Amino acid sequence: MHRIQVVESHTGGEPTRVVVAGGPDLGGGTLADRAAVFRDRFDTFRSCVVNEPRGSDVLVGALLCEPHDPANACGVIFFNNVGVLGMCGHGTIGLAVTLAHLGRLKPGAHRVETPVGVVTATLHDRSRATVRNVESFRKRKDVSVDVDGLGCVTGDIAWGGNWFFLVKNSLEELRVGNVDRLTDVAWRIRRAVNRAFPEPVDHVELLGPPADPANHARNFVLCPGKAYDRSPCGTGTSAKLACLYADGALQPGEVWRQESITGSVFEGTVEPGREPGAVVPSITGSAYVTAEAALVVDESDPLKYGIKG
Ligand code: PYC
Repeated sequence: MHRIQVVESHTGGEPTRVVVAGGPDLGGGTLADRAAVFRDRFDTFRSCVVNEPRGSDVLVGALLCEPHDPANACGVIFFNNVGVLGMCGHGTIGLAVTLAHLGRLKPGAHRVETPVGVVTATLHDRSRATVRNVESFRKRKDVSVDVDGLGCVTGDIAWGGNWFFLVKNSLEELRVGNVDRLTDVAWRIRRAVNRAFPEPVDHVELLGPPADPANHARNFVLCPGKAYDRSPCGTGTSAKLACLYADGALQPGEVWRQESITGSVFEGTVEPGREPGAVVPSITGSAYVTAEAALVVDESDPLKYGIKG
């Protein structure tokens, strides 16, 4: 029997399962190096932790790692039902709240290494945190793709720690009762974008008016494994902020309130980035611990590594 110690939380409805002990030895090196080892050699571990029967398509895993630079608080590799993520905003808020719950993180700013760069998690109190993300930017503005069954769809391609295609004024109704249709539409859009452009876009973000007038926009974000984000998606909000900044529609320090399909909210601000037109987004949200558990892997279980998609 192998035991994997986990702490679970949700950030605006989106779950994160942090592996705090019992993970694979990925050797030394940067988080990008270790993420490559994880991807190449430990895909069964990924699937075991997040896929059924222990997990579900919506679950995001977070492997807590020693930092490469001892001056940093920790490293983390995020993963989901189909692979490894570059960064994860809701997951970093969940990680900060989880580490605080374990007594390993005090309020204040902490540098966290990820495969795509160092981010800063600022813990405000036991449930609220801000992630200062990696530099984010818009790569293509107002590009049109021919989507099977839908015709021409126009959007922006942007990086926010993952690659996104963002549709500004979605014609679809952004409500939970319409998730099957939204998933189908976003999946078709993703296929069309991947046919037309070289960027490895694996997230699609549909935007529309907020349900709550206190917010600026509502989104629906489809993740790489076809699950939708219950939170407003930290990296997706970062990509949106980069587009707004590039359009002159958001000034440094101005607060953008991004509402998710479930009604949860992230607050985002930007600082100008180092590259022209790029930004460093900060995303604030709340997470709550939902479980402390040991996953048990029985060698004789034919589904011990989960059901792979
Ligand atoms: O919050 O960045 C995020 C995220 C990515 C995938 C699911 N959530």
